[in-house]
Amino acid sequence: MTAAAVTDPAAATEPIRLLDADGRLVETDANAEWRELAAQLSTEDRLAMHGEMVRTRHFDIEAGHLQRQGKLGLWVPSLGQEGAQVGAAWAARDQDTIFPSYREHLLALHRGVTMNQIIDIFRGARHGGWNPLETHGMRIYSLVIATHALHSTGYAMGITLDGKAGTGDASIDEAVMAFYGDGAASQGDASEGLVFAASYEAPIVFFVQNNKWAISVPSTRQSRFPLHERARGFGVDAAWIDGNDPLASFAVTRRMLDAARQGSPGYIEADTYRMGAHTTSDDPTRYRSSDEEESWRRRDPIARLAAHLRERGVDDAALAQQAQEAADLASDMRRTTLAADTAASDDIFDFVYSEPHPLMTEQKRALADFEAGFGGDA
Ligand SMILES: Cc1ncc(C[n+]2csc(CCOP(=O)(O)OP(=O)(O)O)c2C)c(N)n1
Repeated sequence: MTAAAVTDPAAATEPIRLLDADGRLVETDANAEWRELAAQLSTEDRLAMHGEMVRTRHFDIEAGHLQRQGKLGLWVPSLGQEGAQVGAAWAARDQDTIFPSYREHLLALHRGVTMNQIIDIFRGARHGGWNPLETHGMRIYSLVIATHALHSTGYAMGITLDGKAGTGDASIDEAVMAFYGDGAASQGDASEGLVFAASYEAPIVFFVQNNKWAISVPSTRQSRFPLHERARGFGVDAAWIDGNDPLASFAVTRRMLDAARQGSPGYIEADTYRMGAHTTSDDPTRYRSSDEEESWRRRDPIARLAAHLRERGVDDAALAQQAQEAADLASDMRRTTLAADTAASDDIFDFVYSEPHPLMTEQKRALADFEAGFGGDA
């Protein structure tokens, strides 16, 4: 499969789309129900969504710089995927729980995770673990791909067992979203999650960002058949959306989540593109063409929503102000990162159990003895 085939426009059908690449409304009979759902979003909401995308983009670029300057071990950019993420973030209700992979920065920030909490993972400064009460249901990043397809499904099954879903009231019924990529979809865990979600009618939506590449492997090689079609084979309702269209992402995710909270799990394949490298350890010029990258740059979700906002009467000053605020926040993140301490190497033992535990006390002492063996320089 050549790289060019990934962007082959000769797809059999189109994904659900409400905004075209130029930010113009797409009005067809087929998307009428999605347009109706998206109409819930006021111009102010759409402007706020744009602001979150711009904030995430600035944060992302600054984090990449920090990695290049040796301050982070690794950085995982989300450039190009902000449109899929912002729609999903706004579609989720406050009571919902989100299980991310490792590039769901917009979702994390939307839920109140701080930039520095995300940075600390990639700085190796914390041993992991976010308190979901503090992070409003946003779970910690998972770097082992698709493992959280199982964690999230199990959590969703637990919601049903606890009677916290299926009452018919979407304002209180809980649901779960799991985010993973086209490559992770090949993992057994992803399939097992689908089997259990379908069998137990778990309140979960699997949100798959098909960004066309699993490191250097094109999604067309790992999935000879569209991923959303695969989900249907498991008995899970599925939709295919233009993932660079925030309005389509919002409308479809909102409906799928509300169906999930009544016991009908869902699967969304968001057609998007990883505009940057896989991580800062990757050189995408080794496996994909600049023509392909350029064709997706023209579909940048931020430019698309900005054009739509201008059509709705938002002036350039408002957009420029968002960019300035985002740049300031990214600069603050940079300053606090450069000034930050590193957590004590033994704090991992404090977060295993909520109460003191003799085994943890023993392991903590063993680590202290080991480090003392270096003469205090460890
Ligand atoms: C279980 C497991 N196998 C392999 C890897 C190495 N790995 C990290 S990211 C990645 C590709 C993931 O691609 P995809 O799921 O499409 O997500 P993307 O990175 O494109 O967002 C692989 C193979 C891993 N982290 N975990």
